[in-house]
Amino acid sequence: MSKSLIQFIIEEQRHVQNASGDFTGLLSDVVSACKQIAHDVNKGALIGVLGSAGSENVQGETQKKLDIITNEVFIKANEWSGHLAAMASEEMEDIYPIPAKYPKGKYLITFDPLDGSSNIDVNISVGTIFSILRCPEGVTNPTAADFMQPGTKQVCAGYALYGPNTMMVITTGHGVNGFTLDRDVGDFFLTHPNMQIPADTNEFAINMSNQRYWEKPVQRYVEECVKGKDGGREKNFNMRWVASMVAEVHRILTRGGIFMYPFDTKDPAKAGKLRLMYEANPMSFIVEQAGGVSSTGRERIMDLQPQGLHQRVPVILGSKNEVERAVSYHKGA
Ligand code: FBP
Repeated sequence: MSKSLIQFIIEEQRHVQNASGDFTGLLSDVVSACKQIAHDVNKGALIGVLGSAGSENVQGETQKKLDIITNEVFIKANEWSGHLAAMASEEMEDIYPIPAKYPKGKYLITFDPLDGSSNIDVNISVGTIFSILRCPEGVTNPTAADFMQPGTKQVCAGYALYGPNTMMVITTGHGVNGFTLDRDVGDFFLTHPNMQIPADTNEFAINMSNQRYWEKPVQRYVEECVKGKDGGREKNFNMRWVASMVAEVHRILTRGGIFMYPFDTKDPAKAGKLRLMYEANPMSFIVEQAGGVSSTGRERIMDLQPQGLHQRVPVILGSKNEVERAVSYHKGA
């Protein structure tokens, strides 16, 4: 039997100076949250959790019942054990300070409890995304301002993918490793060590229905992919769009590809669709650690100075050579 996720992390932490076990404890809580979410997602209609909750989240999106349930599960699994000082979620307007009845810890966590909401009721893969930061030294009652740390400050990032099988993929800055849930044993085991994104690909992913709103560089890049060899590219391309970022990124980690949710003029007030703190930053950390590139088209996402908990950014990530080509078009190449 290969190593369990927690054994893998404990052994990795042995190389970390002054490791206190706090981080391992926190990750263990995150893993148990994802196991519970995997159970609920897997049971679906059997436990009446499909469908809309009839309420809206801070993004103005209609919440699914599972958006609310998974948010609650994640909070309950992580608030009690003394590793966190506060949390921030896609489903909550402001941060969630650890209740006074529980001890506080030295970490902050941001999370998207259920990514790919539009796919929940149609049984297509969805996921949970998380990013762990350090709480600034001496801060015991953190505010949203204490979360405003660039992606380069992340201690750990990961996602759980609830698909044909349930997986967790994690980086702590020492490469990317994937673990599969053995439901009989009830634990995640190392199945995808040292995941690497091929530098080249002929697979692109973008929501084509937004084409008329894209900027020129993206119009040009996608048009060339669609035309392939008939349009001057050295190869033909295939297209994919799952509408679950977790599933797209996992496909890219597994076989390469480029994923784009660029800026578009559909709603110029929004810099993009995806959120920096709990979608773009954690996925960028994972992609870069697997040898890929992640950009807004103009800047490295992980260098961005966050301005708000629910800030949106353009995202172009994946296989190095294709992302760099798309970025070069933004720079006028
Ligand atoms: P949430 O489901 O967490 O709101 O995430 C946004 C998301 O569903 C991404 O997972 C996905 O890549 C994108 O939106 C799909 O957007 P669209 O519906 O425009 O294709």
